[in-house]
Amino acid sequence: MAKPNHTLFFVQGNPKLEYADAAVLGLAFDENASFGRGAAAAPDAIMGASHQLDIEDPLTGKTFQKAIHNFGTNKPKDVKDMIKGIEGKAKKSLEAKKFFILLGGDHSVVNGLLGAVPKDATFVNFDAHLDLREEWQGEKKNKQSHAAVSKRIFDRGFEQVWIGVRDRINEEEMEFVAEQSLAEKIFYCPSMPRDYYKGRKFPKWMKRKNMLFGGIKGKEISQMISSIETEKVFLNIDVDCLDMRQGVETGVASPFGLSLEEMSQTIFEICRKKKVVGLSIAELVPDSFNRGQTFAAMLCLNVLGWAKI
Ligand SMILES: [Mn+2]
Repeated sequence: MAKPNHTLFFVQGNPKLEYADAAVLGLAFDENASFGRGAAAAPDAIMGASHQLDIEDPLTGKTFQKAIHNFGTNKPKDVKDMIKGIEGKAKKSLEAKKFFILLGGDHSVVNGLLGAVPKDATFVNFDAHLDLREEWQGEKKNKQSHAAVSKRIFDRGFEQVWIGVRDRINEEEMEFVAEQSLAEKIFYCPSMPRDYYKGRKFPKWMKRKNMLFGGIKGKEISQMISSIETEKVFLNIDVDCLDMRQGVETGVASPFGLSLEEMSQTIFEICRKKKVVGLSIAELVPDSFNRGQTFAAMLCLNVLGWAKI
């Protein structure tokens, strides 16, 4: 694995937050993962892999110029410590209008952002899961579980849109989606062959028009962007939204998901049409070929270039 040295993209050292365009914070935490572990190693792996990227624009040859303040990687001892470690830094950055990047960690790290992200922003969740459970992890009844993140976001009054959902939706979540009329906001990757759905009645928590039967192209992206009602967006990325063939390792791998191209194209359009204020990447388990961490680093680099910063 590439060596971490706590700079992202090796550009301009580590400028003070006040002179930076963006800030990045790593969270080496995977205590709230219910299945595979390993995401705690992701922040340093992503920062390390970022040094291998070409940072020139492919058309102009111009070098990437944004200044990024790096808070380094926190290693919290428990959930309380984890949330405390994120909130202050995220708040300080976002209030100063700095683009904020949070590198998890399991998906529960997003709990640390809820007091910091502007209230008038929509969380656009790229995820194979709805994460709308009240609590998870069996006997532990964990409200901060990675399977309850969207519920906590909802509790704080944020708007949300989901892209790539297809796995382990339980009855509690189905009822919640129907009750709160969230179905319009959820874009599903079908996990069964197209004909399985043919002529069938769809339940209240699922809209046929939101099923991504032919993958994601311009029409689907327009539909997704129309479902985002606010100008401001926070991109909340759980890498299990990606199809397992894409080579990005994660704790809860799931087939029939997005391709790298579909994800990239969708995020590009969101950055063009909306004001993206920040990005979180969670559930990435680094691999020994540097595939996942290189993709994540490239995503950070691209979003920093595409967003209106
Ligand atoms: Mn997930």
